[in-house]
Amino acid sequence: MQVSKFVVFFFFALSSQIIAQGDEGGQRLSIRAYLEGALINNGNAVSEDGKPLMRDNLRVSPFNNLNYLPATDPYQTTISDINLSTINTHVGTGSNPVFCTVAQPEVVFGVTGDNAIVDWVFVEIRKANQHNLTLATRSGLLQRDGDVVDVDGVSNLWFPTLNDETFHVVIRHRNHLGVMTQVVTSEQLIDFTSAMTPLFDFGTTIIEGMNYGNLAQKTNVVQGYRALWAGDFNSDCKIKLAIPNDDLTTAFYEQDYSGTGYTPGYFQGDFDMNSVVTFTGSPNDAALLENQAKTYNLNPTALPNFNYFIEQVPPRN
Ligand SMILES: [Ca+2]
Ligand SMILES: [Ca+2]
Ligand SMILES: [Ca+2]
Repeated sequence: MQVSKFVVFFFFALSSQIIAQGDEGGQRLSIRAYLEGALINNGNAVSEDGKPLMRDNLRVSPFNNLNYLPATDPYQTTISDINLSTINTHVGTGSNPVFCTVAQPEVVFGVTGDNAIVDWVFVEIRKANQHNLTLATRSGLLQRDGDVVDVDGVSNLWFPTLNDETFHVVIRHRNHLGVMTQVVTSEQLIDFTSAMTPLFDFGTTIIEGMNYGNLAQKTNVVQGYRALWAGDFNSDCKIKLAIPNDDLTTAFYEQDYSGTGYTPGYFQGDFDMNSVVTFTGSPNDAALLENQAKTYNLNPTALPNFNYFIEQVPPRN
């Protein structure tokens, strides 16, 4: 009697689990994006279907061939005194450890080629025409060809509780400026790499004398494509070269002082995402940041302390 009760319970539990897995709620979104830092100096690499490929130097460091990509969501951690969770707060199921962990890192980070993993990204779904209201969040993985995928490294990013059919999508990266779409539908490819995808920007509304129209992303890092602006090392939604509250200081403290060559790692000040933070040589992260800050469209006199190179994403409630 005891045994048969146990057997019945076991089969009930097993079948419930199978049903839960098969009856997937919410939606999986098809999202693409490029990070400027990983796209520069890519040797004109393209995928089998002709898309530019980002470098995956955090997965395989060119300095020692080791992987520096974390197996858990870096957006809930502090890197070099930069608390990434401040602006990347999860909503609802996004914080579930299952969605914040690469269960088989040796498999997922072992993939090479077009679908190799470049880094983690943070994705927010904002309510249609209600920019400040975040419906759902997920941390996901970015492939070399720009596809944003789930923690299995393969599937489209899953939002288990998302039922709205139209919304805005925000994509963030820990040392790039985030970007938000205009209203999109759950059925479409949400392609931040394409100049055809309408993006939100502040236009002339936020700071007097500045026109942020069409500056939500950087254009033509690779001809014809858009990429997130690199250089927000301290993750404060602004790119700034000179003190105070600048980005160069973060990189300065991450440099290697050992004198025995650079020590690779997962750094905030690594502009070109090649696994080291450098102030000398070419290219080096300090010079890349300086060039970014001084050549911004709205900074024609190349002020080092220009304070208005900002992310084109409305704040969350
Ligand atoms: Ca892909
Ligand atoms: Ca910054
Ligand atoms: Ca670097």
